[in-house]
Amino acid sequence: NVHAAALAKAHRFDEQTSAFAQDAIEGLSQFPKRLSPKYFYDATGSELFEQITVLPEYYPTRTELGILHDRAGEIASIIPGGAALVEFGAGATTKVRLLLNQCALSAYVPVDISGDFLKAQADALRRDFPALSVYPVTADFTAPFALPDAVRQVPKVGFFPGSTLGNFEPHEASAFMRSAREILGQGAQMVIGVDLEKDERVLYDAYNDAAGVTARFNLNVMVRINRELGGNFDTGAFIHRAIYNRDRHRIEMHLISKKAQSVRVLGRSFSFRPGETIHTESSYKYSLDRFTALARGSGWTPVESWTDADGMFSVHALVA
Ligand code: AVJ
Repeated sequence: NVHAAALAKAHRFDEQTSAFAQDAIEGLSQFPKRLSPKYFYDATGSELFEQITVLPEYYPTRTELGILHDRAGEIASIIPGGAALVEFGAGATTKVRLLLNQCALSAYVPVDISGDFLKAQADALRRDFPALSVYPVTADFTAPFALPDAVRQVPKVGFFPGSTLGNFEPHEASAFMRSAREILGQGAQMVIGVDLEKDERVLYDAYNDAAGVTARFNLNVMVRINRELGGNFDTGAFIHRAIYNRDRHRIEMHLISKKAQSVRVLGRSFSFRPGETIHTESSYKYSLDRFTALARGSGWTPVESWTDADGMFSVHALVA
């Protein structure tokens, strides 16, 4: 996208903002319009997501924490002593702390695009686990990155909780699993949290919460475009809607235009018909079989799967 690149240069955008500009302009130029969910997570978006995780309707976080808590001993028993835990897309450290309490890990390598947050979390962990070496890596974990030299010789365990995998299209999910296997190396293990298909009503409510936090989280991507890319979205002129697409096994989040309007972003104009949507997120839901097939197809062997009593969420151990 030459136009966006030239604009990014003219605006002296940093690398991350340039990528955002490019993706936003490209996505808003398509039909249906779309924006990547990875742009939800500015400071406000990350805070709103933390609020989502404790909503009564949003079952994934507390269910996964329950599984990790109840099964920490079993998970620990398949992780070799002295291993380095590599977390893809590290946010809050609540989940990894459950494993650190049970496993004799030598190192923790949180990998995230947001460097500042990463460093603050790393400092807190070093304080609480003085024997643990923490090597934060600032990188987009969906692209290949190098592990720190210090963990080259120790066994590696990947950690990818939260069903973040669900944000990937099926082909991207396979590509990610393959790339993680490449990065972690032969013999590595992986502990991954995957949200499961379930009653449509439960899914609907989890993404259309009564308090409207998910709506604010979704609309915040427009606020971010306004601030970082000089956009003029009127967030009051769009509504949040999440729907379950049963054929494709995914929740879709949309921002729907209440009226005919046009919006300017980086000097370009994008017009909306009444009811026209921007597709902002897909959150894929798996069956245990569809996930293990995906894992097998991308170079991993499933070792064990754990779910909660209601079969809402799953945690899988894999070996490369
Ligand atoms: C962080 C991608 C797992 O899909 O449930 C929460 C993001 N979106 N509510 C999810 C999200 C709306 C979340 N993931």
